Amino acid sequence: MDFGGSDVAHRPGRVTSAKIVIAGGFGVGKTTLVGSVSEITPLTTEAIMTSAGVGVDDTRNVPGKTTTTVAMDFGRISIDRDLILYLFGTPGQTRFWFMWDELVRGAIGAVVMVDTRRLADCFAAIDFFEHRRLPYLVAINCFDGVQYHNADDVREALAISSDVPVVSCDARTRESTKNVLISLVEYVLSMRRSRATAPA
Ligand SMILES: Nc1nc2c(ncn2[C@@H]2O[C@H](COP(=O)(O)OP(=O)(O)OP(=O)(O)O)[C@@H](O)[C@H]2O)c(=O)[nH]1
Ligand SMILES: [Mg+2]
Repeated sequence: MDFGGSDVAHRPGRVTSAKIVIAGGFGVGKTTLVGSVSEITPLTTEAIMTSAGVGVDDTRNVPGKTTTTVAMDFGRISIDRDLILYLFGTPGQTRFWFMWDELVRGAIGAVVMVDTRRLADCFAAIDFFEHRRLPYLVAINCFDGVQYHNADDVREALAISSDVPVVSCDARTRESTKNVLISLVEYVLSMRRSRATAPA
């Protein structure tokens, strides 16, 4: 694979590494995704949610959730023999978003996870990546295997360009989340190719 660009210099026969950000609203499954796909024990920064968060952290759709990410998740996956992805999961709660600028530095692209029952929770993440012109895709996390809305409806509701891939996944399953990451890498490559061939 040829990424070009300064952030992921790839030479034939050499291993290329690239940084991917996993973002989205509170409790959408970011830490779960990094944990399911990582081939190393993921670094997590989970803190127990206390009664202080009642009324601030909406856990209605994730009743089993007892912890929240306060800094980042970190994991690694080898997509093939010469491509390693380093995954950086963001904290979902808005009060920790001051860290996002640091977390996205050097990333080639981002996954914005959405729970279609709480679609608005991902608006800020989409705005963030569009503002920074960082390629992203939308991954619908199908809680309990149910996809409440199809990809076209989600695309329309989010008012995102038809180029941006919208895929569905189960954040708990390695194969599923690996496919999301492959889709993102392919999208980043296609964006770079079209930019390289676009008339000046
Ligand atoms: N049923 C089901 N539960 C899930 C799925 N993905 C995540 N969960 C559960 O949903 C809860 C939230 O998952 P997390 O991975 O902590 O979400 P997060 O986006 O990292 O949350 P914050 O870091 O607090 O924003 C956890 O209790 C998970 O076990 C899924 O695909 N299906
Ligand atoms: Mg988390």
